[in-house]
Amino acid sequence: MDFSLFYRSTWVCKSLEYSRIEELFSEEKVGERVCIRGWIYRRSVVGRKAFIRVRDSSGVIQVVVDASRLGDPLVDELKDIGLEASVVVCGVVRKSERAPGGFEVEADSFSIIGYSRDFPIKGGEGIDYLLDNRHLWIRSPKYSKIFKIKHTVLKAGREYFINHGYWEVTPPIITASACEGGATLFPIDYFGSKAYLSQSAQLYLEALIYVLEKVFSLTPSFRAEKSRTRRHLAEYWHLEPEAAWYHMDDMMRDAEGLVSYIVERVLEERRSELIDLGRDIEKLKKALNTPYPRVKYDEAIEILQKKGVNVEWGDDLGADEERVLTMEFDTPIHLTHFPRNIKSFYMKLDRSRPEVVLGFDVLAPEGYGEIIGGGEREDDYNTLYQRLVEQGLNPDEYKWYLDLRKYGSVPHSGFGLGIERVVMWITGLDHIRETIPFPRFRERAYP
Ligand code: NSS
Repeated sequence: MDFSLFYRSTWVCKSLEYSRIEELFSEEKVGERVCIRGWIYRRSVVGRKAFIRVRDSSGVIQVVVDASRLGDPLVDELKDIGLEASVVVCGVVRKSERAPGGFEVEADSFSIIGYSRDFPIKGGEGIDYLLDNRHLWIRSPKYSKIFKIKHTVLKAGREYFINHGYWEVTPPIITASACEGGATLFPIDYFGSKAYLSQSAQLYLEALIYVLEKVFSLTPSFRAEKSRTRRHLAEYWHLEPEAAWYHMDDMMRDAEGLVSYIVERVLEERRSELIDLGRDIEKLKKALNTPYPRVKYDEAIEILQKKGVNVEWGDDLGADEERVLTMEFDTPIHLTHFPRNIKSFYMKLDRSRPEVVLGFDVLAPEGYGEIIGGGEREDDYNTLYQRLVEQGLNPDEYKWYLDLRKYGSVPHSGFGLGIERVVMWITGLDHIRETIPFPRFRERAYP
């Protein structure tokens, strides 16, 4: 195959200033000559005119190519130009009632830069085919909106912690032991011995609070989740704070502060993307109101039992139970004081009621469920040692972590927020794979 057919590398034009497509939807631009560059999103030819919808990262605009101006050969070529061919177009902006968005560009120059023959996504394909072509599927305008919202979520998350006196740190991804239980660990061959991909930065952040007191990190976390669900990824982005001297209540305040700040920034900066995605803004606005309700695990069990859900004290609450519970509230809620047996070894035992731990989850409303898991950490050496044993873990593997309770232990707390879970809820999407460009699940890590 002759690959030179794909690309017109001879095209050079450095002197032009290019407009972003979204800037053209304004009365002030009418009559102005502009140049844009982008990709062909839709095209149709009617008589001697071609209507080409061109997209760039900012939006989509209709370009009209008239054969009486630019010649019949170009319009003929555009008849079967492939979707996603890249183009550079110059012309005058004008109002048009029939153009999507009310404005269009009447081209006086139209150059095809990169051909696109037989773009594999034409519409109507099944999910597995689309995931095989994820590198191309992400060009769909829906994804530019989702990824822009994710950008704002990430930015707001960082901002919140920086504005509240936290230092950003860089914990390792290759780790020696489990933070969240052996069942979801990804083992790797580490120069002939066994290591794991990180499930959480928490244990390392706990070491770093003795240096910087309040720290946070934003890293990938890995979970070898056995089942494929709507809210589990094998690789996700994890935003985790940890603070010395914080009790659980202090950390719950930062958790709700963070969530409401993220929602506020997205409502402010990404409103049009939310509307384009069909999100109910009024429902989302409710998350601005803090404090969020505090619901003890005991109460949650009662609520669920009253709703006819078959659960007992001591059961772990999964997606189904969380859905029922969060339908009872219109803001996120804190769920607290879980039975010790369903939570990790590091959670501090409630000294007045040692069958429960000082842990909290934040559950997003509208059925979305858990977006944050955290709590106060066990800071007593002997209790922590016992908890490791109780959970069938080998204290030798946690020697360094136990050391933190030997040399100047302090009360401290932290949490982890799943970025994709938050984006899923904020955008109102029904599957977590929509929130990450290249999702990783069991049996699928391509492309
Ligand atoms: O397992 S967590 O509930 N808690 C931890 O990992 C703590 N060590 C965090 C900490 O205290 N520093 O996970 C935290 C959050 C959880 O609430 C979800 O929002 C998200 O991480 N999470 C996930 N997102 C996507 N996919 C998967 N598989 C996943 N697992 C957890």
